[in-house]
Amino acid sequence: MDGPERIAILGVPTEVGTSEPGSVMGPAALRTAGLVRTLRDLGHAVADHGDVVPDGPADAVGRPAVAAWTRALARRVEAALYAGDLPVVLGGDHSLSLGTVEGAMRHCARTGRPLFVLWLDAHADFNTPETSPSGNLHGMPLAALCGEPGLSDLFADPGRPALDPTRVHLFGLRSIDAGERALVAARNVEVTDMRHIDEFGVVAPLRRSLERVAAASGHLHVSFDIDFLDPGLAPAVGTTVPGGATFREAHLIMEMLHDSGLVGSLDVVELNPFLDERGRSARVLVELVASLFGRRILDRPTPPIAAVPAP
Ligand code: 4U7
Ligand code: MN
Ligand code: MN
Ligand code: MN
Repeated sequence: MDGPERIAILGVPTEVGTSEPGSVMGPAALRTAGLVRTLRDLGHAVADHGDVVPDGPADAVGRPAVAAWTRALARRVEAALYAGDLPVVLGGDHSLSLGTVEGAMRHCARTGRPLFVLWLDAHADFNTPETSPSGNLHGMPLAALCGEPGLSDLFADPGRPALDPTRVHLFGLRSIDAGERALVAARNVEVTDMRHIDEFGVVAPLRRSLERVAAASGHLHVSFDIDFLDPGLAPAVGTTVPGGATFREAHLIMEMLHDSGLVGSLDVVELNPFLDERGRSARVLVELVASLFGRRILDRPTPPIAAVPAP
């Protein structure tokens, strides 16, 4: 990502993965908050492809409904990447990342680049039907993508290769269920939890991760769950967990992601406009996405070492 980008916006108005209604309005709220215009003003060529239509009956519920969205979205993401676009997927609940990541994986299989996933989230989203306390599928996408049993029916291709869990980085974690905690440890998922961020800041762990992606010439998929942010900053979430990222932490992450030039696809998920306060959360997200796509204060990337740069 250096210079103008071709961006393909894909709305995914789904809430079939959660029990809290409202995230179906997420894509509309992000558009209302000016996402498309903001990206264009930064000089990018932005095509809004409208909302994805699920590949299945409109009245489907539960797992077949999630699978219908995954099938449709995986195809659209793969096509966008094939066309040389950078897909920006607007959610919708986090089960939609099944589709984005399946599409990105197909693309990576063709290009030979390894796929890395940065999961900005209060939660691990690594539950299986056995470990989940809620049964909600938006808490399971990573377990499904990494090939945990009992979830293959959610994909377009049930025989698809699994995502390598050691190339997944959970960032901002502060709520994890007992069963998924054991699974995350057993699969060697990389984790930067909130305590780590409090002690060391966001720069060191993110930089390490970005260096690894760069060294492997990888495709980085960023999955941005709005509950990564502190609920005081972005209240429009069904699953609020106190103690989230500040605007300044999130903003710095976005600037570092931009400077890395490694981001190949992005999800912005779990915005529930029904729970928002006068559009505040949607606007914060637009600001942060703008930083990821190159808005900056001065024309100066973050310095190469976490130290005060020479004047
Ligand atoms: B989100 C939860 F139990 N872990 O599985 C679950 F705490 O996409 C929450 O990150 C999942 O917002 C949250 O239901 C899913 C719960
Ligand atoms: Mn979450
Ligand atoms: Mn999530
Ligand atoms: Mn949520």
